[in-house]
Amino acid sequence: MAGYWESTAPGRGRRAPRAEAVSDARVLSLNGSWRFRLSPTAAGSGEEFVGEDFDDSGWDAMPVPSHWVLEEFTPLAGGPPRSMRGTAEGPLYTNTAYPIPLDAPRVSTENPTGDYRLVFDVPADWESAVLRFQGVDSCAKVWLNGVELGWSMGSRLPFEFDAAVVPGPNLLAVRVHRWSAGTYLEDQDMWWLPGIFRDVELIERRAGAIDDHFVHADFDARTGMGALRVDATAEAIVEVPELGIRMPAGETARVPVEPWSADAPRLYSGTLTSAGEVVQLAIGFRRVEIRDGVFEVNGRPLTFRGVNRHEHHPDTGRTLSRATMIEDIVLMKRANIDAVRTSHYPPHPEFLRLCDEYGLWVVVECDLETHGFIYDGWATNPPDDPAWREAILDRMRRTVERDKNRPSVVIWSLGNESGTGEAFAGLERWTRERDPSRPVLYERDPSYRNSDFYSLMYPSLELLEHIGRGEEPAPEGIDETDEARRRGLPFLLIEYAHAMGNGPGSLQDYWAIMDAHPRLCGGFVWEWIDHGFSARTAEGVPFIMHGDDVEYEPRGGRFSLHGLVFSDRTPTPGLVELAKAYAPISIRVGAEVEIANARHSADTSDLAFRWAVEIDGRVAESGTLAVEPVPAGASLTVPLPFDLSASPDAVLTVEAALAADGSWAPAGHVVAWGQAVAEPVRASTSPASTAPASTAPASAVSAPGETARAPAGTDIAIGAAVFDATTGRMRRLGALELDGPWLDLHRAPTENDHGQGDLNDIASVWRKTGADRLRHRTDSVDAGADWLRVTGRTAPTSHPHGVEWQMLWRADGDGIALETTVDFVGPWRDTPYMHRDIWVPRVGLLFSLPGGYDAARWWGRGPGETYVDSCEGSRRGVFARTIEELQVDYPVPQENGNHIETRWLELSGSWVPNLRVDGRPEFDFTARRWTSFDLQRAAKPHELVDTGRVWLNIDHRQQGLGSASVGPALPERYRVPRERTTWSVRLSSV
Ligand code: IPT
Repeated sequence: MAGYWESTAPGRGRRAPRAEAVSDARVLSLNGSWRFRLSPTAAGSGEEFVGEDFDDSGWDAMPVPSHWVLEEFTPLAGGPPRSMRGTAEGPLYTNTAYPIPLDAPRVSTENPTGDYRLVFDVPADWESAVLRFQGVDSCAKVWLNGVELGWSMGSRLPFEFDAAVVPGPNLLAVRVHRWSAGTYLEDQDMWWLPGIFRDVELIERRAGAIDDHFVHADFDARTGMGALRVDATAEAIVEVPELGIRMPAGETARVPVEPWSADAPRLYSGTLTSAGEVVQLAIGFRRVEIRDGVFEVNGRPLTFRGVNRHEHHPDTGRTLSRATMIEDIVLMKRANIDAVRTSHYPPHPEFLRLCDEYGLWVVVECDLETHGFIYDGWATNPPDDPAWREAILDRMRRTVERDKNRPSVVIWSLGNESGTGEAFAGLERWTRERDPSRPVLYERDPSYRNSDFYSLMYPSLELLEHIGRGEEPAPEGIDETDEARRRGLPFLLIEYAHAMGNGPGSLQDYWAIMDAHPRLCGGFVWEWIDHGFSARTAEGVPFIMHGDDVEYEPRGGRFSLHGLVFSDRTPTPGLVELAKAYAPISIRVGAEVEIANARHSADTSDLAFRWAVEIDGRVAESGTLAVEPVPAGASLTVPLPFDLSASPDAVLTVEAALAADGSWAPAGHVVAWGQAVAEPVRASTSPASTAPASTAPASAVSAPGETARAPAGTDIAIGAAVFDATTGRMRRLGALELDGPWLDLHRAPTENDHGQGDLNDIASVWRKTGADRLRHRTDSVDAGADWLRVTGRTAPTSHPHGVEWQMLWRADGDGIALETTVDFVGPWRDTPYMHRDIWVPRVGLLFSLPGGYDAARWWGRGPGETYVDSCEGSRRGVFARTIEELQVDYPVPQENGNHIETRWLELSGSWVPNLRVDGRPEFDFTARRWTSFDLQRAAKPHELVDTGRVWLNIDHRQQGLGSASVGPALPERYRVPRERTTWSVRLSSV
């Protein structure tokens, strides 16, 4: 008794798929408020609801487009309308697991089903009409005026019916099932969101209208000639006035043109006119080729600076307004992103139209993912089962047919994470036949037999380097012919740099490799946006809801949050870093200023090159560099505008900024920058001191001759500072009351520290070995006239490992200098569990300061947070931020707000003396109103409360970020070496 929604057929009664087009045919938007009733099974509300006599006055109002799980309406159990967010009936998030039993194509009887009704008026002069749904999740059956039109699956793809509308009122009835056979082909890592979530339109059809058209607009880079042919299903005339073209459809015109590219998105408007319709054409001339293993557009190699983009909005899910699409594109362009992989389905067609206009290279991916068949060892994977062949091909056809006229689309992706199977050969064959102008991509089949690209996700830097050089190890079990072919393919990094939580690290490292090897044609960061929903606690406190906020199994938890922008599109620090790694212009300021243009097509004539010298945060001198336009792929040097050698701590910045307002940013928007910094100002060296030599291991410091051991319970004054004789911690510095430092080794784990489960979950090693349960012991406090030496041991409870330390203080004018030495002692393994190595996330000093501090000013990287493997996107100079502004509100609290390469820091407030820290030479700092233990414990940002103190970390070093939440382990060079470490700082208070 399987129903149509459990059929491996893709649908019934639909029109043939065709190009998305703007024309003079009248369009009646059927978006708006529909009548809606939710039922627990696929039987819905019964059979009567399709009829005109049916009384739907008791039904709920439901906006179309929307996902019903995000709206307010009468719940199944009755009662007043409410939202299902946060309940198991509402939005569910899974990564790979199906939320239904793996029993394809059948689904459970429990199958929430929404019945929709709409009455709409059709003008009397319409001859006939087509009814179009741009997207319904996951299966829809449609009736018009009580007559069944058919049904369809394929959530992110359009389907159309011939609609026998009548003048005046018409009744549309749609039944939508949450689960269907289609569900098995739509296991993307995202929320399950049923409903009519894209536009519904009624399109007028006159006799002689154009069913479909295909724009072929080729560009020959050697001759500069464009070749245009527009195929149409009806007799029609092609006109492009700007090019002087007027010819019948099907004929070819050759004319000199400016080509289309993402950085110079030249479009020619034209029309295609038949007896019954005028279709608007937006023509971009370009040629996509793979030559000698190099991916090229218009005869030049193309390297994608890309991101994977899901459609997401924190209130409306995958229903996006045009304004939101533009917001995405503008944010991307401003961050130097020039390519999008539409992971993992065709986006709303308007998005691609906008990509044509604003200029983004696009890999359009078919709505196909069967990831959850991994739970069956891929034994019954649909692409490997002939019964599904038609349903899978249907998706590819609808993808290619809809988007074939978009110049921005340069690659067709057959799908994501769907194992292997014969279906892919069919998809490849059909796609090549239908559109020989674009290469095809499929990543998951290691033979790459059906792909024009060799491709992987999340390789390590080492592997990428090997691939770049063509020296990668061969995949296992691949026959020789396939393997020989694969070696000749360009390499496309479809996913890398997992941007979950704080991160990703190593973006610059990936791009150093990318730039060095022509075989590598770029990559797409995973991913553009966090998929979190706006929610409120019972008390009304707003927070971002993720997968773990819904009681349901299976659930993918916090993994829905791995974006470069937060759910509300606020850029993360990761995006700041990406903007630098993706900058298409490089500016190196050394003995000269070296400017290189790595854009694909455009020269630099749209940019103004300005420079400024800053001393102590103020612009001392500035000007504009005279730079001739640099052609794409070329570079030049200009003389340095300023000599830094006489101005310690000065910073020379050269920027490339938009000279005029553009479509995606105003004049002055900075595309690229480079800096040179002068040597630091050296704080006065401390006076000759009788302090003991500091080179002996902290664990074996011998008492020097003239030591006075201080009596416990008293205070010891050294210069401007007063110490507690028992703990050796500072109590006062000038007029400032403080406590500390404690030797600090802990950070609140980031998502990347949690890794991907047991193998690389270094946070679980920390948890098991008490990294957050540090205890401190002072072993000796010795003082001379102007020095104090404190030794001790800091270690977790229960475990034998730890550090032994020495803090050596010396009076230093109005301040005090501190040299700290740390020795790692004990095994540093997670005995008795897995004998894993315990990494050290930080080696530093923690101070507890009065809560009166509210602002920080520093010389270092800024203004945003920086870590050793994510800092190049932040300039050096003097920055000022409030303590609140130093925090990054990750929706799941975790380590944040660090600043590396700090030369000095000043904290100030209303009722506290200023505190100044000078590095010798540099340090990391974080300052927050809670401790890193509070940060670790909090599940949501609002759980972090002001402790009444400011907790200041002055660290020698903190571990980098990496992207191990999916991806390689943090490279060794970004870890904190577990070796004897000595560093110095100077503190003063005025
Ligand atoms: C990869 C998926 O394609 C993507 O949708 C996302 O889930 C990403 O992982 C991780 O966030 S697949 C995985 C096997 C690397």
